[in-house]
Amino acid sequence: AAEKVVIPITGMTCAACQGRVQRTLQKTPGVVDAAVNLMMGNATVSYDPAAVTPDALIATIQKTGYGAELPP
Ligand code: 9UX
Repeated sequence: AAEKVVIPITGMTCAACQGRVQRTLQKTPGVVDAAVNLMMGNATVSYDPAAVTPDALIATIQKTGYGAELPP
């Protein structure tokens, strides 16, 4: 079954940032659905836990050029 995680993202300042992060997550293998919210500064991602992990999603966001970290 898919799991859902909300990942806080820093450094997104315009709609193009949001679109860039959202498309990157959506094309990541194991991601079922991804919605990036510019105003909230986060991404809500549904994913297959057998295929991808929250840590891998965070690494992908960081590689795209933004800050991402799960809350403690
Ligand atoms: Mo908008 Mo984001 O001009 O990296 S694309 S600030």
